[in-house]
Amino acid sequence: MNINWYPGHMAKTRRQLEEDLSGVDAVIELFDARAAASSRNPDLEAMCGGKPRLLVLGRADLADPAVTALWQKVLPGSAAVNAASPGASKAVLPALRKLLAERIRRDTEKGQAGRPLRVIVIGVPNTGKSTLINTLLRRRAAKAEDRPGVTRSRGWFSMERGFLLMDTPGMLWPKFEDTRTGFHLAFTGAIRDEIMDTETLAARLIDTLEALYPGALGGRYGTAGGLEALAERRGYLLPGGVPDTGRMALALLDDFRAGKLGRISLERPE
Ligand SMILES: Nc1nc2c(ncn2[C@@H]2O[C@H](COP(=O)(O)OP(=O)(O)OP(=O)(O)O)[C@@H](O)[C@H]2O)c(=O)[nH]1
Ligand SMILES: [Mg+2]
Repeated sequence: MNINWYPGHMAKTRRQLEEDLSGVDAVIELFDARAAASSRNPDLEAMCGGKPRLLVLGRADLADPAVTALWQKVLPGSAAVNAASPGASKAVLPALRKLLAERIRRDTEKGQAGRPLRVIVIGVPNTGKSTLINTLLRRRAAKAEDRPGVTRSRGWFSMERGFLLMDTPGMLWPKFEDTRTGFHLAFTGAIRDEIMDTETLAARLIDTLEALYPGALGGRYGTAGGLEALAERRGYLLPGGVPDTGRMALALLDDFRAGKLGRISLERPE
């Protein structure tokens, strides 16, 4: 995939993140349960150093529950959530307290019980970082929208119960290990559609679904096959009766992202 998908502002985002990471007590790394390998920035591991880190598989409501369970097995202590639902707090807050138990104990010893605990939320674009923060705060404090690149600069949010949360812009890394990573990031909405040809993307999604969840396309559209067949079946036709594959490609990507093709996970632990 020879595309320029690493936006110019990412280098700045990275520098800022490095600086911010040094000043926090813990890290929440949020990634997408449907692509739980590809949606993790490989640079973050080293950047987080030894900071206590909670791994959170977001969009678990859209992922295949059996596959999410496999991921949680290889990532002990991780949480799987729908970041937009209040249930996310119930999974994340106790896990955070557990992660910070040692820190809380030391603060208490030093007579600093109740000192705010600084937690940074990091991850690739559009994984639900701002949404998770809003759920934890129980108010719409951080701007969240259904496209990558919404949060442009980092910011602190004060939460009752002793936490300070930092929202950060999504961070990508300069080179994919393989094209699969790029496609899966695009399917799940972490990189902007405009940087790739939509029909190429949708055609690849069709191949991926046919291999992993045969029946998913048929279940939604009443037929399998390529973009043309799907467009015909849906009645997406251009003048002269030509299948409107461009419109179908957009509809397919939207349907996948909204979970309308079923609960689907593109990646399993190796
Ligand atoms: N179904 C579902 N939707 C989610 C979940 N988490 C986030 N979303 C939706 O995903 C979209 C992106 O959420 P944001 O919170 O803006 O994502 P972000 O990580 O802050 O994105 P950037 O700031 O662009 O990096 C929003 O439309 C959310 O409602 C989830 O767990 N399940
Ligand atoms: Mg955001």
